[in-house]
Amino acid sequence: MARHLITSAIPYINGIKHLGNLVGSQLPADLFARYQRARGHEVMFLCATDEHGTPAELAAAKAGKPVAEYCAEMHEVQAKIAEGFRLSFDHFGRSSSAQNHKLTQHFAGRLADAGLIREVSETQMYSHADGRFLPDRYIEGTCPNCGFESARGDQCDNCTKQLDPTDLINPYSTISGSTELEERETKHLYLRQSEMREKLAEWIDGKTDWPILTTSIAKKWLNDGDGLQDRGITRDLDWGVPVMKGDEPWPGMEGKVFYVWFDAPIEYIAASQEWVDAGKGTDWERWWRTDKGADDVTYTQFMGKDNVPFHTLSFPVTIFGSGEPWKLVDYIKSFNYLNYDGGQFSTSRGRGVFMDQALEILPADYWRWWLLSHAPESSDAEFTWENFQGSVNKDLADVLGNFVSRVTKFCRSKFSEAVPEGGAYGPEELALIEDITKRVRAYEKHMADMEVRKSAQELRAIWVAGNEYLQTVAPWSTFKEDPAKAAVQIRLALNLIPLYAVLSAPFIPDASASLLASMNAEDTAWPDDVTAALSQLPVGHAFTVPEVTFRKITDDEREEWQERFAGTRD
Ligand code: B3M
Ligand code: ZN
Repeated sequence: MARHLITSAIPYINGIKHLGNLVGSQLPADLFARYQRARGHEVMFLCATDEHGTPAELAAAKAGKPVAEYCAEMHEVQAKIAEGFRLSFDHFGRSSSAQNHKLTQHFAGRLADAGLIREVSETQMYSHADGRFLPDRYIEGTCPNCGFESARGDQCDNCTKQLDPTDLINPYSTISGSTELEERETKHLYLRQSEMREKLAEWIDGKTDWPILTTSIAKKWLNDGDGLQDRGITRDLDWGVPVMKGDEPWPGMEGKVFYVWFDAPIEYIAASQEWVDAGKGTDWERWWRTDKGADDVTYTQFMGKDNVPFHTLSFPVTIFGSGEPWKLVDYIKSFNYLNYDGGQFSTSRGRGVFMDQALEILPADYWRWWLLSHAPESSDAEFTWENFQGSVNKDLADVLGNFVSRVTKFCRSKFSEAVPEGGAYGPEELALIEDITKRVRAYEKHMADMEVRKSAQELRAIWVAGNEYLQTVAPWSTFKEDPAKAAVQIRLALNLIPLYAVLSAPFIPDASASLLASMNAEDTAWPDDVTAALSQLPVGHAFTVPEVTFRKITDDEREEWQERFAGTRD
């Protein structure tokens, strides 16, 4: 039995995520976690909400709530939606937890002791009206280069020139609109990432089995002069982890907090401490400390491509720099973007389907199947309603759902709601078993390799094989001449249902569970031996014809939804 530690990038607290976010980290991580559990391995699957930073503060202000209260509420909202999508986290933590505060301060202290932190004095824009320092992108003004009037403090969207807020003509706060801005001196901590360039390069060069998407991004940042600059890891904000050196105050850093990207990945570890403190487990160190048993753990991270630099460079600097035996990631599975119907998902314009809305219109399995079978692995992918309707209606309703319904209904009408008696397998049956055996082994390989689309294709091919068998042997015709032979055919087909349910469970857990319940076969094991698995339901085994497993999406629905999610808000 192997041990798998699995983390998904932790979603920001400020708002409900769209389907593109879901398929870029949480959902494929869940697929992998479910698969490894089904194979009998020990799994620790962690996720959390990412609660710090300016966006959280602003969202809370907009909602008219204290930020701590806002985060607590939004955490519950996100946790509930995650449950709705059947994301099987062992714990869904919060980066604002006491555990993460302590651990973040601990890491900062270790990095300081190792000489990897330096203090830098810099000037930053302070807004009197807002009573705060403003991050660059919250300042706008006229571009000195092209005269565009709403250039951001970090970049002009019109001429793409990189800017400093102090370059802007007539700068103003985008929060309050105030022009009363002042350059003020402030002191920050910088993480000396550049010191670790060689160590990181060596580490990443050793990862020859990682997806190209992951290593190419990591290497680009590592080798492009700019990428591995020392980075500010503190901010002048109220909400966040107070800057402390372990348990000690940090002179000169009073009132400052760590940068959200410094504490967010540390929450992966803190989430397992929260898991213990919530009474769900007793020992987090055997997952995270190589001196306490974690040396035989395989650690896999899932994330969108924009998060790769933080996980291949910054977070490893924290881990290496601590000089402590923390478990490092073994494999990083990253994803491209999912676009929406000819454009991008847009939170501000309400364009695209968001996680809560998705569950209002269809059950989780429909979305899980489409998203995973179209995961943006080798390139960006696109959601269109035609494609979604096509996949659901063909793969789920016609191929899988229809197979189950034909087989069980035919058996009920010609025999009974129990596995019929019959003779021995003929050549068609043996050929089907051989084909399915081959495909199951291929499916296992793709799942273990986290080849999400290939896994979905193979699973679908396994469903199709059953349909084609049924079409070829046509028990409804056989029955007229040779009822005993038809019984053999239907017995094998009935046995395919629990096999399908178990294989499909990582993709469509609810449908799989209800199929197993209908077949009275809840304890079906993974088909290590397909031949044995296909004679699992013995003669006389009772079942009930299941309700419709998957319904079709009508053209009217498709049109209505396309209209509804096109984006109206501005
Ligand atoms: N919250 C960004 C994102 O949700 C960020 C990930 C943190 S992972 C430690 O895409
Ligand atoms: Zn410009």
